[in-house]
Amino acid sequence: MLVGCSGERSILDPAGPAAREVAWLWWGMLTAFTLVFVGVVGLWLAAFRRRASPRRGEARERRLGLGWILGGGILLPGVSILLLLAVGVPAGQRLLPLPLPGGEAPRVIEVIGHQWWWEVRYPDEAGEVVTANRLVMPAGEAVDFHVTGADVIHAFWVPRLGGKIDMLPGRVNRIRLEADEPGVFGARCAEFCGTQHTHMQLHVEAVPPDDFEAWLKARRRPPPQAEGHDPAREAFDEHCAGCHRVEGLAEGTGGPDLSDIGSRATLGAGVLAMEEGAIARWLAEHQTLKPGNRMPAHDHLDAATLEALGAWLETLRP
Ligand code: HEC
Ligand SMILES: [Cu+2]
Repeated sequence: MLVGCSGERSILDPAGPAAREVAWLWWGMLTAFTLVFVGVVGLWLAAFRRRASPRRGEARERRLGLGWILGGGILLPGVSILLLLAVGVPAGQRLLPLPLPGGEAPRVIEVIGHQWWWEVRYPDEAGEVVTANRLVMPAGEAVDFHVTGADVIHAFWVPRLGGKIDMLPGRVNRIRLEADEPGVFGARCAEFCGTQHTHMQLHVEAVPPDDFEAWLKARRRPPPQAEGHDPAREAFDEHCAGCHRVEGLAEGTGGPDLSDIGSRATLGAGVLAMEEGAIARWLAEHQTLKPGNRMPAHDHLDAATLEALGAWLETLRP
């Protein structure tokens, strides 16, 4: 159980204001419930040892019993629930994207859940930036996340930054999160969404605001194209461009945007760590690594083509 106390997905190791509220609420509940539990067990043990006192009449015994039922069965839960509401409702309120005191609106990042990957969009006057399975956000400032589902219900949850929120097809839900410091946080889909729900993880990177702006600016340009990858680009055009977007080259929809795939930390929403050769491995084995995922197997392509594709995709970075 102690494993839950730390790690990149621990709610007990909050890294932002919203998550701190949730963690405090949790500790408060743990303390109160432990007291109630110890008290109830104590009374239960005491009940074994207690004998009916001959001096008390039967009517008095009955009244005493009724007192315990009313007190322990109605009063105690009633007071506990009221206390929980008094603390929990304001904590939930603080996760809402209400207007900030200064009147300025926080940055908006859109997150869309797909079976079984994440689309992340940065609407911006200077040009929209799109990425997948990776969320880059500025540290030290509030960000409003607008989330929705593309197919079924998913849920967006970055445990170290705050509570989770459902991603419903046809509806946009909002949550405000903030990371105190730059860091890497784990996030995952928190609503069972099909067989590969487990493999629907999101890599969250909070970076200093200047680095964030620089990243956005670099991402607005098509990724620089390395020399000597023409055969791979042709194969991509033929077999992959219908589903995948690469800024400046392909406009496919239905799969993750690959414009910055070479700079990502993971592949397949957390199935593989990004390292040399990982993309080629994904292309050859993705239906074994993540059975049933929505990318068709490319068994008709020979190993050399898959390797060339992988080598080229690895060069795609801002
Ligand atoms: C029918 C649509 C489709 C086609 C065609 C397709 N893909 Fe995909 N691809 C997907 C989907 C959907 C995913 C997400 C799978 C998942 O993680 O659940 C994906 C995932 C990927 C990933 C991992 C992306 C990430 O963010 O981790 C890579 C790399 C990739 N595809 C490359 C290719 C290449 C190269 C081709 C051509 C040989 C190709 N795909 C053809 C739909 C497609
Ligand atoms: Cu999901």
